[in-house]
Amino acid sequence: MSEATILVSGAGPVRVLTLNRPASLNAFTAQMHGVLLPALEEAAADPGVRAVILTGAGRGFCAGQDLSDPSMVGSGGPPDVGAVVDRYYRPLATRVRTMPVPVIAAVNGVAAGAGANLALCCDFVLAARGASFIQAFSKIGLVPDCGGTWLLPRLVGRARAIGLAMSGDKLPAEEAERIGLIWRAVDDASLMDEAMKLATRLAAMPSRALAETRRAIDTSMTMEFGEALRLEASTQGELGRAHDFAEGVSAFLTKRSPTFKDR
Ligand code: T3D
Repeated sequence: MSEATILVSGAGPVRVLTLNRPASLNAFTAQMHGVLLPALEEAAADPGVRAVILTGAGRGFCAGQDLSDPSMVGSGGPPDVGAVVDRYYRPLATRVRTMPVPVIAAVNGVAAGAGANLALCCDFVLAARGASFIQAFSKIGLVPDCGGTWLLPRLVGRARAIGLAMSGDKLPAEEAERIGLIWRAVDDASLMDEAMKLATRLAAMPSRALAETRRAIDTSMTMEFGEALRLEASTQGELGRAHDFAEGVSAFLTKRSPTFKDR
């Protein structure tokens, strides 16, 4: 039997999903998509899961689309790349971006093409200092996908978004941190410890409020200030009636640690 393309492991409330095609730098095949999305759905539906880590096996994080996967390339005539993006990358990016719990990319090595943008879809990107990010699309005549055109300018501004996307140059992890593309670059050897530490901390926080924070910040990008203020008020209205707010306030006032449970 062939080895699993996605490894699922967990430590308490933290679910770890490892892309596992190391010989191809964990490039995406249709088969791997067919396992990753359900694994994310499963984590989203499991009330015991309160943080997710995405990482890669071997020396790479993910080299994007597997350019040799026959099920993607098709047979005869030009491939329908749009259909591949629609079928696989759009649902994947949407799922990551709407998870009910925080998602951390632990980028262990090169992240190229859709692999880079899958990482950037996550709430936190921790990268090993030896890792790098490549918007490889321009080199094969495509535009950034898996959310890249939306994410890049919002993370690093238009000039750098255009520079990274058009040049397809390799951006080392420390430079990615310096320009605000990612959260932190860490020593290679401590990547998973740091990711687990962060995930454990986030798992103890009010998940629903964290997911609403992501939604409010993402949707605010296309809103007028007044509209964002109204969204803040309505979101606070809902969160204020939920368990976690009462628990957070009670814990503060009675000087104890809170136990959050909303998702
Ligand atoms: O249908 C669609 O295409 C739509 C979807 C598009 C989304 C996309 O992601 S498009 C972008 C696709 N990705 C790329 O173009 C990246 C291609 N890879 C590279 O440029 C380089 O491999 C890296 C810069 C990422 C790493 O370079 P390096 O020198 O560290 O490693 P390498 O020797 O190039 O790769 C190691 C092995 O992985 C090698 O196999 P081999 O020769 O040892 O048998 C290489 O062929 C394989 N590999 C790397 N990337 C891919 C790949 N095999 C298939 N597809 C890949 N994307």
